[in-house]
Amino acid sequence: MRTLPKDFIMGGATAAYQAEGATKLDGKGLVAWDTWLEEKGRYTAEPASDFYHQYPVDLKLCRDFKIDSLRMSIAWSRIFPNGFGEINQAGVDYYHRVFSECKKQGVIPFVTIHHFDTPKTLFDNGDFLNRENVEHFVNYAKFCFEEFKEVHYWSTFNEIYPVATNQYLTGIFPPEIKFDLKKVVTCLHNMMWAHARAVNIFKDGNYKGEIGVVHSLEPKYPYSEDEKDVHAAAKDDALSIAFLLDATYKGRYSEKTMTLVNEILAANNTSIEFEESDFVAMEKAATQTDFLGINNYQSHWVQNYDGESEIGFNGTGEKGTSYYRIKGIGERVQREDIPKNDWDWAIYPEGLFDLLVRIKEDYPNYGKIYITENGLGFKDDFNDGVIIDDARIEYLRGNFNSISKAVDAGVMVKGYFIWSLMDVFSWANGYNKRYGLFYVDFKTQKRYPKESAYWYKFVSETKVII
Ligand code: BGP
Repeated sequence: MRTLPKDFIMGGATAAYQAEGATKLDGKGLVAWDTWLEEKGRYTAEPASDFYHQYPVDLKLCRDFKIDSLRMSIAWSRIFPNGFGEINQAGVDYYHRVFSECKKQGVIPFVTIHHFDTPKTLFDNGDFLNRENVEHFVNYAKFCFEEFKEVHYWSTFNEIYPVATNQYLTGIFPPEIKFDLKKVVTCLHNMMWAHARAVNIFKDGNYKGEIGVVHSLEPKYPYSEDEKDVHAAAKDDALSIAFLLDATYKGRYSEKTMTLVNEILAANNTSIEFEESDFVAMEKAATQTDFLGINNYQSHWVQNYDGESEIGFNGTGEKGTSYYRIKGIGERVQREDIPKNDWDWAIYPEGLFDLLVRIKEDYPNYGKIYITENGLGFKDDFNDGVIIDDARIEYLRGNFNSISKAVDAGVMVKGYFIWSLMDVFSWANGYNKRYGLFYVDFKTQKRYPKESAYWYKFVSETKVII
């Protein structure tokens, strides 16, 4: 029987746009998603889980189910409707109310500054491809540190790699640009530079608490021992993992990483150069970042691929409909012996263990790790208020065992945030892909604990993985 450390934080994760609803209420500015989703006509983020009004209910559930901490994000456009300039006091007041309710219920707020929701004015102006927007982000971050002194855990960004690739490689997020590798790398770098500057402001300002960044890290394994497959996996890893961890913990990109990234760019007839001065801020931040947040859901197996880029995105939960082949990188292929969920995400808890150990070895100054997202997207069955989600429990058990083994191997993992606390809106999948410990009836907004919520409570109380 495996256990977790006694002081291990057990949390639940959410994000503003996926949970709050109230997308146009009380002076909130637009985000690109508002108009894009309306144009698509499939679903919107309104009212999502209505966290804007239901937060006392959700925080009470946290208390009742021994969830120590709530990972949530601040919607930039609630504070600055245009991304900068005039402040929307109603938005500021709202977050103060949420934090004070957290305090009342004994729940620690673990707050992300940016979770996929750049204000529309800045998004239309190039988002993080435009270095002016880095200034706006840094100013917004500084405002948060000054204003929300109740918060002692800050993450600058959520998932820089998916921002860059969903926007400019797969095109499943607005502005739906596909296969533009130069934009991908530019976005990754500019966001890492913005992250570094926010960390430095936090540290120079002596604000109380911890600051880090949340990366989506999905291990890449070669599909076979063939050296071409090994090389394809190395390239996929370099762009999606090493580039970001080098930036986070070395403050610049290692030669090995850049050789592989340059090879990818050259295959796509492009190249990149960085401003040397960016690395000054990045190197400074690298030594004072308090934690790494890891979002991990799956692992990938990669084989050599010599064709043009092509992507099939499974956003409906029809098993077997996804494919991913990128020119200059490789093809991600399914391994038949590894189970997948309905959205073709491989369920492989060993990947999380490998990842944790690798970070300790490759980036010895990593400080500490929080698993900031992990969970199973599932079409939950609702029977008169009873939701038996054994598949989710099995998924969690596997991943908790991996974490426990990694802790035994000396990796400093200090907490875990299940994605998601309650069912929320999913950016590219709508509402049938549920992750929550609490089932949300999106019509009535009533919450129902799933079987997994009771399992989670037991683990939180005892630190024993059953
Ligand atoms: C991460 C995001 C979350 C959440 C999660 C599940 O990439 O940080 O916001 O959406 O993935 O993904 P999905 O909803 O696409 O299944």
